[in-house]
Amino acid sequence: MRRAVCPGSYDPPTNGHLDILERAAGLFDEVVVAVLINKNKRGLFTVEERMDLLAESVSHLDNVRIDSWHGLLVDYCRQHDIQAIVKGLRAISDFDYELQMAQMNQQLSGVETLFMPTKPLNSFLSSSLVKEVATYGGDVAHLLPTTVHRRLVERLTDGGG
Ligand code: COD
Repeated sequence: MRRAVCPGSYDPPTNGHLDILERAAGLFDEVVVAVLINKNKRGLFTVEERMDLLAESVSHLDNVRIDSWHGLLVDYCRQHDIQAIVKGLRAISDFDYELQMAQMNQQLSGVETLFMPTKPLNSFLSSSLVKEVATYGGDVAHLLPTTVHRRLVERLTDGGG
């Protein structure tokens, strides 16, 4: 079975993430979306909330499942028999750091990284910009899966942001 992992913070998942997940699901037998836990960084959503948002957003994809992980991504790949890491690329600024990580991960473990170019429609889209725009009342509905947008608005109005 050909398995890939799409790792990230997903705080929150955007239409840019979703597009990469849908395209990866078409290429691999199984795709694991791994929410990487960074204990030094408090997100707007907890890891469990992000996993729920992802699960709802990919419910139409039979071969995609959600997990979380704390530690090196290559250790997750080894433990779960994952051969490839799939990353979305928005711009050359992403490429600099992503290339370094891909080469490090390849050297550490032999696991390969595949870069998938974002659709032009999503090339400016990041979780952090979406949060910033939404915080100041900007409309981000068209940039997010419906459930994610609803939960983001709730979170920002219930004092949790
Ligand atoms: N269009 C297409 N792709 C996108 C878009 C978009 N609009 N927005 C984001 N993406 C891609 C990103 O490029 C990334 O590939 C993925 O979606 C997730 O994005 P984020 O922003 O949610 O997550 P990041 O970039 O903060 O995640 C970084 C990791 C957590 C994956 C990384 O730090 C990691 O692997 N950490 C684990 C610890 C480890 O192994 N460290 C050593 C690395 S060598």
